[in-house]
Amino acid sequence: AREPLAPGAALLRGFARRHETELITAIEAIAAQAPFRRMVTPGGHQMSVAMTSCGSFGWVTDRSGYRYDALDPDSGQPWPAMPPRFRELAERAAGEVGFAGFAPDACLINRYEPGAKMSLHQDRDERDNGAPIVSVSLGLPATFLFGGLKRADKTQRYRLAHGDVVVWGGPARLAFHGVAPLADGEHALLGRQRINLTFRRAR
Ligand code: MD5
Ligand code: FE
Repeated sequence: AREPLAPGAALLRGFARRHETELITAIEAIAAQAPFRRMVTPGGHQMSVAMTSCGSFGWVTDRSGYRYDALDPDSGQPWPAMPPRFRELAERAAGEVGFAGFAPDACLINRYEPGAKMSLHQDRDERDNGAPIVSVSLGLPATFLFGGLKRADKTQRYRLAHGDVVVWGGPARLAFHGVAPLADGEHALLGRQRINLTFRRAR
């Protein structure tokens, strides 16, 4: 079922559920090559969310800024390849919502442990904001905050659970958004964590 959240944004509840074991196995293989790490923002704060990436580009932050980089700064090596089945899932989800031909070249993988959060922000580091961002949630449920085009706009809250996919495009692409501190719990497959994949067209 497809639930519209806002113009350009739709929630596909459980869309990734039947791929859960394949997704988790692939994430473990990616993290073995490019481990999750808590990066530092340009302001000098260490993020509570641990991140890694796969695909041609990975999203990174350090004291010098945010950027997409073809190399993992921790290893100096290219990021692990994006599994074709990941790309297909993202392309299929985007297509369901009217974004045919989505071809992501970056997949940022966020790991939230209890208490980890993501403050309100916009995703503005991608070259073409005409492409959507496809988000896949796994593990513990989270409260997602969805705002407007201005930081001060009121936010709506959505619960994102294991297997949920959200396509953020059109006018929602540049909306402010964040994730509330993760509540503790135990997920049958992932234990005490939430993992979120975001598929992006970086370049
Ligand atoms: C997460 N990640 O749950 C979220 C899912 C990030 C991030 O925010 O930057 O890694 S992606 C949600 C998203 C992307 C683009 C636009 C909008 C939401 N939006 O308009 O709300 O870890
Ligand atoms: Fe974001």
